Amino acid sequence: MHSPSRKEFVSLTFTGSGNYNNKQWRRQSCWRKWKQLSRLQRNLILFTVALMLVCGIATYPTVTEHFRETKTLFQTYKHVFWSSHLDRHLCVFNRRGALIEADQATEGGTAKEAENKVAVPAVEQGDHSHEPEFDRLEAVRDAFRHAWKGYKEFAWGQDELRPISKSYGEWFGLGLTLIDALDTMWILNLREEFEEAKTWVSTELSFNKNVDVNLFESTIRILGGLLSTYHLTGDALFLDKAKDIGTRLMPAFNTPSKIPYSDVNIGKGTAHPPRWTSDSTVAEVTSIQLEFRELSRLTQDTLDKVMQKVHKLEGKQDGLVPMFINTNSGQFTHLGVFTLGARADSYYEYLLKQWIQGGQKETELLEDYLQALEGVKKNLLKKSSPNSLTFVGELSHGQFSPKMDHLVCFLPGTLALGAHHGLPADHMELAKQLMETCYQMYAQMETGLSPEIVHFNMHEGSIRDVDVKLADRHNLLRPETVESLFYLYRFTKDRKYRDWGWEILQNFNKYTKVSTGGYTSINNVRDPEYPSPRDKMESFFLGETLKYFYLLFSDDPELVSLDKYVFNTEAHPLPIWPSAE
Ligand code: DMJ
Repeated sequence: MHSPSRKEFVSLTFTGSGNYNNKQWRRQSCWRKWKQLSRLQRNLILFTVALMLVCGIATYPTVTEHFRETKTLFQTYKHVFWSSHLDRHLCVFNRRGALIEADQATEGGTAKEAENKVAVPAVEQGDHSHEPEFDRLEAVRDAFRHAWKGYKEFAWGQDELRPISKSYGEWFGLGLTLIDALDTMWILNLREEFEEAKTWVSTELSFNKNVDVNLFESTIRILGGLLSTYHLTGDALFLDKAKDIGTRLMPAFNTPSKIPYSDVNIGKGTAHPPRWTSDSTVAEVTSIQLEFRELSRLTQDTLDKVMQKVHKLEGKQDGLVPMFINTNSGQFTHLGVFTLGARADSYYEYLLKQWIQGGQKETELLEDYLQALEGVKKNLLKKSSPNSLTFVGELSHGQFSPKMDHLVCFLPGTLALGAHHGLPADHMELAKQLMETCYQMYAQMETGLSPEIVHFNMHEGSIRDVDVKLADRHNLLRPETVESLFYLYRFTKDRKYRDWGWEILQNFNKYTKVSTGGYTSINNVRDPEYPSPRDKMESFFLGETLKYFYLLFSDDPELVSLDKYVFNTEAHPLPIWPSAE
């Protein structure tokens, strides 16, 4: 590779005395030569010149466009010249041509992004520029800026961006995406964007609203997001807001059984189960503890009671829990159905993470986690055909189903985290096998993006490992696989995990990026020609997916150290309590 500052020249030397005479002589000599040509030769030359002119005019816009792009690129990466490095940057740049709703007129946005890129703090620039990870980290920041651009322009202060219709969707009316993204901006060192968002939190965000919110979702996204931002920044604004929302959510625990209701009106201070049932899902009631325990010791008692109750409940199978629990009786309902996917997933995740958060003292949590893993191995773990991928299926009244939600892909990361904190080494082996499977759920799809649910083939002689039902072909920009890649890379340093993540990021850019700003979930990961945008950017894309991409590509193990922090299920890092506590 040439050094960036080096320029190459071709040296031309003219001889002769005086420019004028020289030119005159050349003009006369050319005319003489022209006259000496035959008519056929002259016609041929004229025809060729005319043809070149026509071609030149026809390709003029493409050439100028290419020149304009290249120029912007050169301005952006002034330190990068010639060399294959340049080709890589060109590729990143040109992929924007393959956007959904490709609209070259918005390239002005790209130029702005390029400007911002120069503003990245020195620590991320300079002498790291030759490393592939530098490009990848920059690509994640680019992706975040692009998502943020859409949110800012069309959905500022609202819950979720609808990037295709350039509008927004409301769920709780609490600026969900903005709050979910706060600590991501801090970690990605996007200070300008962070400050704008902080101003909104301090001047616009009010929880004094007559609105029903879901206890679980608002805990993991809002309470978790505010608490982690407080811990990362030390700014009391975020702690005050966290206390406010935490207090307003507490009425959910006023139930006969102390198992919380699913919904709370944060303005009125009333809580209730969903309209159609008095059941809450097990994941919901057991995956709010990290946040509330962190918020206050008083709430810890209330929250720990839920875990203690669930610890003793009848209806488990080898440590696996049913998906629903009744808020009146405090008992499991819909017995006999077991999954590590939707409605149960983060119960298992929080057993381990609460044990880590509390300094590895709460042995009941660890026991339940270890027992559940044995239950997974005994009842849910199988191999696919033809490639023997290890997967986690489901059990319904004794009947095994080879169905696996993408949500289950949190498990390799959680297993690896447990092994890092001293649990048996075979947890790490299982983590690696499941990681490969989750990657294959992406790699075996035509877009390179995973569907929401897959079914594995188990019959010998199957042609491929994974089948996808028509209704399951969507991708919601979910984080679980990227999350697990991050843990696996942190603990093993095996570069393949980064390369898999890089592939996935490129495919998000190719199939879900909306040129006018934002990313969209899609309906069909099997159709690269028309993945069919759903017109929604989930808040967890900014809160989780992009954050985990960044941490995966970062070489700094102290950037959210896994010995000091534990991530909640929405990727918000909360401190591990000092051992004295
Ligand atoms: C997020 O809200 C959380 O990760 C939750 O635990 C599961 N669902 C989404 C992401 O897929």
